[in-house]
Amino acid sequence: MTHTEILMSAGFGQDELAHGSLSVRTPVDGTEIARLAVHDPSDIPAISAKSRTAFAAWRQVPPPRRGELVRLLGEELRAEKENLGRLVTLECGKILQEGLGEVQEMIDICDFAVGLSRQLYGLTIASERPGHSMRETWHPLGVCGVISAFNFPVAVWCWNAAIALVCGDSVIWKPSELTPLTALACAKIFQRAAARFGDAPGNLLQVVIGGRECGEALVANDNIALVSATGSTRMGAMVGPVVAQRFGRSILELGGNNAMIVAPSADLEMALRAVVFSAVGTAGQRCTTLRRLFLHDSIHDSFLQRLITAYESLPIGNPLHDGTLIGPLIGRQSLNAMLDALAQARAEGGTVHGGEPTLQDTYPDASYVAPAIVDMPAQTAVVTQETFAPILYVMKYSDLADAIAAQNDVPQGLSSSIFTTDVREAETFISVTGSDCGIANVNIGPSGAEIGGAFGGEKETGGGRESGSDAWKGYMRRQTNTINYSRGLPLAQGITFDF
Ligand code: UN1
Repeated sequence: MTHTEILMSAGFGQDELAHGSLSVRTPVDGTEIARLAVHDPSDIPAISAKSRTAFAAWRQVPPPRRGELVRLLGEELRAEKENLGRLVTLECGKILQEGLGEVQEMIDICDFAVGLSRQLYGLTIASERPGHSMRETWHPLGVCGVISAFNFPVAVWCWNAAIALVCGDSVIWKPSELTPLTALACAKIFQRAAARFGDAPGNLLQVVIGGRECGEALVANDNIALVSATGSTRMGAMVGPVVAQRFGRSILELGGNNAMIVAPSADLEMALRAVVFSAVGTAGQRCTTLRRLFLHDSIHDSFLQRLITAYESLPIGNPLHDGTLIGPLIGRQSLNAMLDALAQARAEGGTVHGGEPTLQDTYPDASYVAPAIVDMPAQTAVVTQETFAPILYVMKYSDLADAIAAQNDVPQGLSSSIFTTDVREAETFISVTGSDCGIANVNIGPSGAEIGGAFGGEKETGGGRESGSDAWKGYMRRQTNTINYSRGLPLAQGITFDF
């Protein structure tokens, strides 16, 4: 399919994509695929006011009925899986299998949210006073602002939106300015679901197309009760304090520097496959990408050699083509950051395998690169930084406690894993003295988390949790209710206050 055919099949008309100051380029070959009109930061107050009006109506709709809208969204996504998945690939460069997987992740979270719409449970709590009962009630929170990154341009929005919608919140979505088309395509899909639903308030979902200033205006806007932001630690460090200053709520999902430990008892065939997928999938541009590998010294040399051989056979190329496993980086900046990190790694004693730019003749305006393995003598400065590119630093360990300490000795805390068949090692890794990350896996890699669990991490990763488990509580406000059904007025703590 041509780029134009992909855009048309995702529901765009030629006219929509022809005017405006934002030039959208595909990382596949660097060509311009659209020009879009952008919002101005001064538009944000009106947008957020409309969202508040939508919220005022939506919060009164019974949650299971709100779930029906999300069920319809899931249905529409099922019908559009191919078209949207291909657009994801065109706009962010991940291979088609992963583009389709991302839409599947949206469908999965819709299903989860539909079930959740009948399970927004509170507690009943024992009161210390006679004739009293206590309970906890969860109410809709308000306007939810979603700031999403280029690498998961649709799934992360949907994790937030599907949950926010069943929780009774309205949504304003500011996608990355690198991936506005997938956001606009999702808005069209959402509108179809809303039309079938019938009486959903208008402006329940609004998309803001624009740069950083629009994001800043959104974050600072008092009408926005919750800001859920995914992106770099640098971005989160700006968002967090601004939201906190106005006593808003934020959910931050920021950088990761994810590790795997391969122990002597590991199933090495499985470990090898897991390392390759986790390290080079999405061309190393997932928050959960494997970036640090700790190999036990008894298997280090042979495993490293097998890994280098496996890397040499990986097909790099156009992500829309069957058989490609590694697509392009999002742009030149990412490629330069990767080359800089590799130069620093060499200076810090590393031996680099791979990592050369490639396919420049076929795609001179794109940024394809061979994934890199770097044999490091120790966890030096460059290894502790997140470089959003396919670089895997490999290090040796002899004692598990030291490997766990090294894995935790970075500022980020998103995802982690161990390959071992020794139950003591496995349990230690996920115990209180084990991994300090939000996600800690045994015998699977750190990436590709399912939607059913809470997703997010500690330290510089920002502490937020999205997606499954009880992450929905972040999208609602908790109210404690004490009800006196007696004829007396006993005070708590046994206080007497007679007059
Ligand atoms: C991200 O990179 O921001 O766990 C999200 C994973 C995906 C989500 C990644 N389910 O790799």
